[in-house]
Amino acid sequence: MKPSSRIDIETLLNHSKTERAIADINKETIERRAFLPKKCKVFSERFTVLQDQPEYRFTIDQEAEKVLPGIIDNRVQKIVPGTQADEQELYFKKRNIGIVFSGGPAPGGHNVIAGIFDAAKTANPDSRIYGFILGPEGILENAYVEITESLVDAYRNLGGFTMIKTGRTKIDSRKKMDLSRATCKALNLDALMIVGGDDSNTNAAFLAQELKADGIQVIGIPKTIDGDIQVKTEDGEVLCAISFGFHTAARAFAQNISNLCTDAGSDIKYWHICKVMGRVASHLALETTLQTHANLTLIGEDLADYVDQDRLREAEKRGEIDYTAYGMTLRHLSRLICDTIVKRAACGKNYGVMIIPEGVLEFINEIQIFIIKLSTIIAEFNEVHDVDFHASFPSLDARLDYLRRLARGISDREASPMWNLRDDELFNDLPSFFQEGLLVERDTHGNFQFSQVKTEKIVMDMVTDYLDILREKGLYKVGINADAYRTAMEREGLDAGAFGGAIFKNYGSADYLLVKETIISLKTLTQAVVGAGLIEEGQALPEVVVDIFKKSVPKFKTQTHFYGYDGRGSDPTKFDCNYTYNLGLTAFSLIANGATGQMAVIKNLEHKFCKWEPLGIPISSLMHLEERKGKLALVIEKSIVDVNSNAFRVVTALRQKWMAAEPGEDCYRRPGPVRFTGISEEDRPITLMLNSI
Ligand code: FBP
Repeated sequence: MKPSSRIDIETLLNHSKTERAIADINKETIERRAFLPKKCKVFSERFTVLQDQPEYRFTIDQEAEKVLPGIIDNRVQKIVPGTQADEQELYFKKRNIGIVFSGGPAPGGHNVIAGIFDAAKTANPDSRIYGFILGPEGILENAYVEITESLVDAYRNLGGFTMIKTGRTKIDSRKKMDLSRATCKALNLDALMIVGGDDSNTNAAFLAQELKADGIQVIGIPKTIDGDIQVKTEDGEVLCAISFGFHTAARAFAQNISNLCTDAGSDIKYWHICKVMGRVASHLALETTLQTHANLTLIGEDLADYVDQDRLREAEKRGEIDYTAYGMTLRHLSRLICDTIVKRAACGKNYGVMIIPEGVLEFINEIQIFIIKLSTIIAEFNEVHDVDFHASFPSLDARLDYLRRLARGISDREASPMWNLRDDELFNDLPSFFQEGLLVERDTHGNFQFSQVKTEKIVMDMVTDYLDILREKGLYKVGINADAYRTAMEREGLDAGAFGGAIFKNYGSADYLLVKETIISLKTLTQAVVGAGLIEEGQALPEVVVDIFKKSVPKFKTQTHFYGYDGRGSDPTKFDCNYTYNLGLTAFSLIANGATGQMAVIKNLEHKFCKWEPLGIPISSLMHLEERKGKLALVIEKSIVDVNSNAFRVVTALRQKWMAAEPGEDCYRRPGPVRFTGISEEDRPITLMLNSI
């Protein structure tokens, strides 16, 4: 195009087609905002009340009884239609409600706000809803925004926590409790809703206890893509099958991973190593593998249960018990991964897709011990000294030096039974990027930040090293398609049978031919062919034979991917849109009926929508003592993958099939994109559906 015929930029930008095409708000967003989530039947009633459900029982922790006396007697409460006129007054009263997001974003958070906003304004249009800005920090600093209809409408069914942002501040000191009380009073709050994970709901319970005397109610909402807030009664009845955001994140990861499966199977040259979020529990990895049928998926909880039977048997022969055979080591894990890679390569598939959960190292004995020890050392240091460990030792060298001094017990003050010379020696054997990762700053709750560690690099470096050894031993080879081999040889007028017998260990008996283990170079190949009398000493190998040999020598090429923040920021699935809106409605019913210290949940998520049942669950009954920052603390117990669950058993039963280490097609599944309309098998998490069978 001649420059003179070009449309000028102003006209181009103002052109209606340009404006439509690049507008900030597109049709998808407009449709999403207009989508009306379904409401559980009880929420169509004019008002609701709470009904105690004493049949749902929990084992109560003694420490919780001691420190949470004001909320420890709470019962599970079902939201039921209200009928009595005298109950109406409380329900329809004008209230001020504060809401805060806490921890990592999870798709659906805006609908929790939409749910509480709609319910509160319907009950009393004079009620006011405030959103604290940047998470719990906003409560401490009294930084808030009043939530209005137009604000809610702008974010309905949209992902992220962008409306009021989030943060990881913990309200864990007297001063912070007092500041929180002051903010609640300044805003004249009747209730505070905390949308968060296990640690934030723990916080909600302590705040509920603290603010009870002030008449301020505190309600928790189970949020986290990790899916590790699940609630079962002591009889095993599921009251909350999953936290919100899990379904969307898993679907978003699955779509990307499925695309990689398609690419891997087309280009057949890469192993795609996909790390997926989930700080500790492997729920997201489990769901993603069910959705995609990736060739290999590690499930942390499975590795923790691992018993090396071979090692046990060998020790038994010596009349000993090998305790190191229980649990997985990094070395052994890398061997298991190599096994899959080698088996697939043997049938011509030197490519594949592997899913590694972010928190897998938590389940590797040797690493878990380091994590616990180092967390304790850092917490002790921070408590004893005025300055923070990471500020005092800003470089890795300085941190290692401190550990070395601890191990040697240079001064009494620093001597710690936590770190001995053996620990120091083992730690120094680790690559420096991994040492750095293990020494990373803990989060505000004292949790190890797995997202900051290059887990996949640690595992894959060991895998690559071991594959090199296997390659040298002639045990890692790419299988050659027998028909292709014969065609190529015949085209060159060579005797496929004679050469086949000399070169391959399984010629004539397999669809994919494996070069003999002794042939690991052109030199050893020549020796084998000369030895079989197919060429003379000093004569060059036929070119086609060289080509075939080269094809059998595997290159191990990887591409690594991290799926986490992207899925956390995805727009919610229809499941999460409906789930979170109803959580907001449930929270309002709990507030409007005077509850405090309860977590809003929806029972029967694993079933059809018509069976969903809104409940309030006493947070105090979910708590137990756990090691945090080197000390025992009362927290909500995380739910990890149950290796006896249906979902896990299905994955185990189909592992070999999905590994597809045999000639023929892979079994990849295409879950498709995150949707909020239409019907599909992915209407709810597959894990939930399987576990409900
Ligand atoms: P929450 O438990 O707060 O919901 O966060 C979960 C998570 O997304 C984990 O999967 C991940 O390990 C972590 O947050 C990442 O934290 P950060 O956002 O601080 O990097």
